[in-house]
Amino acid sequence: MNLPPPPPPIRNPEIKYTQIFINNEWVNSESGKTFPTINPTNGKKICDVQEGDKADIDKAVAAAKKAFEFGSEWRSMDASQRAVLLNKLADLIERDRIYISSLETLDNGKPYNDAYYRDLTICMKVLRYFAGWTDKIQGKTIPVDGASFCYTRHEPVGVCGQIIPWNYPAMMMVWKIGPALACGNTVVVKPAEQTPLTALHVASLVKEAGFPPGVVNVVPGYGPTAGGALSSHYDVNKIAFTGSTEVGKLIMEAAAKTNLKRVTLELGGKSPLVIFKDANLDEVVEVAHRALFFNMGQVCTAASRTYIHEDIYDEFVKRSVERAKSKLIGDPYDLKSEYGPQVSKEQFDRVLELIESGKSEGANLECGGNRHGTEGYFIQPTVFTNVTENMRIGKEEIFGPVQQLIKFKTMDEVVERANNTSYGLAAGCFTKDLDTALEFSSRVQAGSVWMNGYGLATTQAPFGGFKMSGIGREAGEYGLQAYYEVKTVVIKTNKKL
Ligand code: TXE
Repeated sequence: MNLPPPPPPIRNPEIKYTQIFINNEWVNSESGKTFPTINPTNGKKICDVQEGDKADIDKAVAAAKKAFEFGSEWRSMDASQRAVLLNKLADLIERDRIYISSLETLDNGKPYNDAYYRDLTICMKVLRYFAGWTDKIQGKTIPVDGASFCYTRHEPVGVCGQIIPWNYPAMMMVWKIGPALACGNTVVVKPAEQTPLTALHVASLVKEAGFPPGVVNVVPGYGPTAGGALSSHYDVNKIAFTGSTEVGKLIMEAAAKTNLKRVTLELGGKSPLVIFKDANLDEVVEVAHRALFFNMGQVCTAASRTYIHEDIYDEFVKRSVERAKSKLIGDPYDLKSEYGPQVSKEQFDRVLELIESGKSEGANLECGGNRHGTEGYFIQPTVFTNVTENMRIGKEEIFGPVQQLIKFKTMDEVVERANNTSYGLAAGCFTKDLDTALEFSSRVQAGSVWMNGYGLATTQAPFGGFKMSGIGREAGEYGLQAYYEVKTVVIKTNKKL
């Protein structure tokens, strides 16, 4: 869909909030420490942010626990009123859309165009979608044996810890708080240390929307300290995490070692996109390109292994390389820019190191392979061919602008290779043949399968991973399940009713 240009960005958005948000108030860290957040476009500091750690997490969890107490304003609120608040929050995000998109571009480096049209659109849609659910989260009456009346209640889990990554900072925060609040929980959010600013602005809107104090708390800080304290807290009843598989394991371990809090994990991927020989090349080269390079490759579902049938392979490679070379890299505030920097120096170094491993392990570098320019964390769009699944670039999540093009011959071969990974987040295929598409979609091990398109994630449909890509589902009706407990109530009756 061709969208009109968005309204112009605010190139130097004012930084309004840098403190910790607890009980609808802004406070400094208990330790007095701060940490810098960096503009990845030029590597310079934007500002210092209060650094939360265990003491601040303890305060935030206590506030969330109090807000959840029986009889509190939040617990006594009609479910339909929770919808009013969620819709109000969506309206305020819409009001501040240009500012939030501009702030996201500053802190994360993503093109303003994408922040405005993709991230912010999803923020509003998610809140409005879950607002619709608040008064429809209901149990069942069950015809049990004997003289009893039995029903179930879907009750909120309680205090939810939510740890957010840096690739979609505002969107991931909203994606997590939406279902939690719809079910009546309270939350403590820990934004990624690379990108705390938009989460803090959204926190200010939570207060403006009228959520009672303590319902949403936001504690910026580092993973092992603030994140670790949240995942091992005895008063946190549920933890939701999006990030690396490595840290996902730590979160589960922390939950297991403390109070067995409920855990949902949305982790990494090495998603296959399979181009069968009858696919329309004019269309699929562009889709495969975007499926990998969107958000500078920093997408958990990035199609980082593209399998192409041998009959069309050479032409596909030629066109893909031309497309990568034509990419418009530059100032992410410029509406013409398709592409900005990687989020941080760490990610920049990590991606360049993986590119080097591809070269030394024998893959063919078709284009790119180096940094772009001399300032900031830009990397040239990079395309490799002759990649195998035992190379690091063929099996590790790169999370950067590095496309792997791989030749295949048969369905059996491509299914086996596509599944030859510890991940299972997403997959895609392009073919005009329905039998081929259905066979691939049922044999591939992935939480989402897109046919004749890629990355078609919506707020209404569930999203999550098979294998080491995660546990549980977010979004859609399925996404609510992680945020309520099912209580069975049985009433003894005089007779069989
Ligand atoms: O992730 P981390 P990093 C993948 C991607 C990327 C790699 C490393 O492959 O290259 O992970 O990125 C918090 N206890 N993804 O190091 O560390 C951290 O503060 C509790 C995929 O940035 O997993 C941040 O808020 N929390 C991904 C969040 O976890 C901890 C998105 C994610 O950071 C913690 C991001 C700890 N011990 C990275 N350590 C996706 N699935 O979309 C860190 N954190």
